[in-house]
Amino acid sequence: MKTSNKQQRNRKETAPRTASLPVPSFPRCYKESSKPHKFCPGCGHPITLHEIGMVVDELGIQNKTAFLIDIGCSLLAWDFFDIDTTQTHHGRTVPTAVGFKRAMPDATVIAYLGDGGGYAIGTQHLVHATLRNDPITVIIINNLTYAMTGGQMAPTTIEKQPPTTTAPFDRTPDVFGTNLKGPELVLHLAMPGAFVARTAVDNPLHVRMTIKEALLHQQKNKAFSFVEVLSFCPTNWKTNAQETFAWMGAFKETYPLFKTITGTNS
Ligand SMILES: Cc1ncc(C[n+]2csc(CCOP(=O)(O)OP(=O)(O)O)c2C)c(N)n1
Ligand code: SF4
Ligand SMILES: [Mg+2]
Repeated sequence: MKTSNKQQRNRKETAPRTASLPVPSFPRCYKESSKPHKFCPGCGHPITLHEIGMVVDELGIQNKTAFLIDIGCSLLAWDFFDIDTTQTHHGRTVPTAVGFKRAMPDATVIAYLGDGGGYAIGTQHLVHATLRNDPITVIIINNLTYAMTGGQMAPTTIEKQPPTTTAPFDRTPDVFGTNLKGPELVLHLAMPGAFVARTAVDNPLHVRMTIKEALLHQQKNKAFSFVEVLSFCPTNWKTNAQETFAWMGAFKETYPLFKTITGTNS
């Protein structure tokens, strides 16, 4: 029997829209009861967390990992994984991670925090963990703003980016000083043998490979590892998907991706 155009249209409209999409693979260490997660649509935090989860699965360390999170949007990950997780005061995630590592030297210890937590209120901890070559992995989500509190200027805010609430007419260096580059600071201070890298959430596989190298470095070389992840915050940047990706491209000119082990030519 021939179907009318109207019948064909109705069939298309009722067909499941996701039928042809691949089923996403979720890490086994996800805590299912906390999904869907609490981050804004388009946020870079859950992209990074997904990649951390994939690495934890791959390395088989779900029960041997301590995951430390900061205040800021990272706190929304307090129940993201079925992994031992502790939430700290703002900026105190790195020293808490150091304490965990000293108590449990065989655990893989991850400090996960924002650019405000890592490069403003917590700068001293980052500096001293770097100088001591503490064998932990610090992952800093650089979204160029204080996201959780409404988009204020952060140490990482650069000129000609979407305006922040505290520098609405641009971050001009003559008024506000210049922006901080975290991995470059760590490189400058680190002892030989630290792993230092910058990656970006517009390439999740790159994020995964970088984090895997950092965790393996902590485990095998008992040395400091540091990963900055350039990340999306469409809510505070006030960008649509296309603009978000375009801004990320521009940010990489100021914050180039790289990885190195200090004291070597790699
Ligand atoms: C001691 C202290 N100072 C200030 C605050 C307010 N505060 C909460 S989150 C935040 C900024 C977080 O920004 P960032 O670390 O970059 O994380 P994001 O939300 O961008 O991921 C601030 C200033 C606080 N909670 N505690
Ligand atoms: S405010 Fe920004 S960083 Fe925070 S959850 Fe929303 S998009 Fe992510
Ligand atoms: Mg931030």
